[in-house]
Order: sequence, then C-alpha cells, then structure tokens
Amino acid sequence: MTIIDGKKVAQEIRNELKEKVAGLKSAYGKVPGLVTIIVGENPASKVYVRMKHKACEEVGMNPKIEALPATTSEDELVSLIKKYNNDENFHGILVQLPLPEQIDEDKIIETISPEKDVDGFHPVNVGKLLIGQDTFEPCTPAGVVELLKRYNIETKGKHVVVVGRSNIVGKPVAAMLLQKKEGANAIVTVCHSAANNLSDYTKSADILIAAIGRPRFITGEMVKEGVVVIDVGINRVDAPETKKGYKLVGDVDFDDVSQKASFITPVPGGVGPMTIAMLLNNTYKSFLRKQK
Ligand code: L34
Repeated sequence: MTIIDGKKVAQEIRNELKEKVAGLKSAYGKVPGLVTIIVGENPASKVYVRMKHKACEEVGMNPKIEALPATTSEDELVSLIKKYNNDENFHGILVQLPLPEQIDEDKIIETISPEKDVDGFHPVNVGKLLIGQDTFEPCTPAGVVELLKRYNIETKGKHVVVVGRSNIVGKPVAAMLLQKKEGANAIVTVCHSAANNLSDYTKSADILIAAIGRPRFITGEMVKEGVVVIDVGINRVDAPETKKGYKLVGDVDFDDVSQKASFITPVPGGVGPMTIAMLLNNTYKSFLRKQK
C-alpha cells in the first residue's frame, strides 16, 4: 500500500512554477497577479486564503487579499469583482466560497471574467471543460488528476467511481476523467447519497474518489481489494485533546480502507495542498494566455 503524498507533490509543483515565474519575470518584466476575495469570518476559509497567499508569494507571484465584512452586499461584491476584471495587474480572481447567505454565489461566479476565472467555476469555463476545450480546470479536480498522473496510476479503461455531485468537485472531476485524452479515458460512474445501495457502486471502483463532505463515510466494507482511493473530504471533527480543539479527517475511514487499498491519499496532506498548487498553475496559465 502506498500513501499518496500530496504535500510533497504540491511542493514539487511549486518548485517548478517558481522557475517558470522567474522566466516570466525576465521575459516580460512582470509576474502573474492573483486577487483572493474573502467575505466574512469563516475560520476554514481564512486558513485556506492565507495558505493561497503564502503559496503565491513562495513562487514569486503577486498575491492580494481583499477581506470584506460578513455584511457586504451582493452589489458591493459585484463592483469589486468588476474592478479587478479591468485591472491588468491581476490575471486571476478568486472568490472564496462559501459566501454569506445574502449573496448569490451563481451571480458572483458569473461576474468574474472567464479569462480570469482561475477556479474554473464560470459557466462558460464549465461548458468548455465538459466538451474538452482548453479552459481553467477547477483546482481540486485538477489536483486529483495530477496526483494520479504523478503516481503513474492508469486511468484508461478503469472504473472510476465518484461519490458526490458538487459543482466544485464531483461533476468536474467526472467530466475530466471521462475525456478522450492522456491521463483520462476512464469509465466514470457518479453516485451520491440518494443511491439505494451506495456500496453496490463503490465496491466496483478501481479508483474511488470520495467527495461527500461527511467524516469517515467510506469504510473498508464498501471497497474492493486493491482499490485506489482519493479522499477529497476535509472535515473538522472535535478533538479536545488537541491544541486547536479539532482535527481534520477525510470522507474516508483511513485506518479501515487503507487495509485494502493499493494507493490512498491522507487527510491532511493529500488533495488539499494540490488544490492550492493547481490554483497557482491556473494563474500562471492565465498570465501566459494574456501575453499571446
Ligand atoms: N472559490 N472556494 C473557492 N475555490 C476553492 O478552491 C475553494 N476550496 C474549497 C473551499 N472553498 C473554495 C479550497 O480552496 C476547499 N479548499 C481547500 C484548499 C486547501 C486545503 C483544503 C481545502 C488544504 O490545503 N488543506 C490542508 C490542511 C489545511 C488546514 O490545516 O486546515 C490539507 O493538508 O488538506
């Protein structure tokens, strides 16, 4: 059994990007810029935004954080996004989700210029992804596919079972692995909590992608021997014995499932760090496209 080291791979990707960004600096005299907008005080969001900022700095890009109060109106947020749509120093605009309830997420995502949508959430980019056109691949799904590639895990002809149907993970990762191209070509099943018997599906997975959002939901009984398990879940569970009072666990019961898996990602240190590395990659890509 191999534990897939997302933290290490993400570091490798950042090292590669650092060199490429240095190349941009000498070729164009400028570097990619990323603005991250956070509304409100969601503690997990704050952690992620902070990590995105630091990662940008590490690779030599130009990050900026716009932190807005929880009471921000939809109109105010729309205006701010439009300002950055027109600011050529910023090649990527990311609005950290979730947003407070007075703000319509769909509306906000549609306000971001598709050319700067480094999350790959804009309907135009989602459409391109589905039909196999060049676009920004959403960061978490891109991280999943990149981990499979870097661990030489064959996807062609394999049965990938995705548990979860979110717009951020389930749907796009299914679309990506279904494509007729290198690193994809999989037979993809998407299932979710409404399944009559979820195990019927998960047991037939060669590669299981868990993106449900429920702690330790996937147990050993639900998978077959030799399965490759990619755990996208990041759940905070109470842990009074720790300093923070909580710990992170995935959607997979790691101790149980790792008995049967051939490869498995841990939480933390699996897909999470890859999300951020792929965000940097998209920002780099956005910059390059702009120069052409
Ligand atoms: N717009 N909103 C937008 N884009 C995204 O791509 C995200 N996401 C998700 C939440 N909202 C978003 C993220 O950035 C989840 N997410 C994310 C990013 C990074 C990590 C986890 C989730 C991560 O690096 N996790 C670390 C542990 C971090 C910790 O200590 O809390 C890990 O090793 O898994």
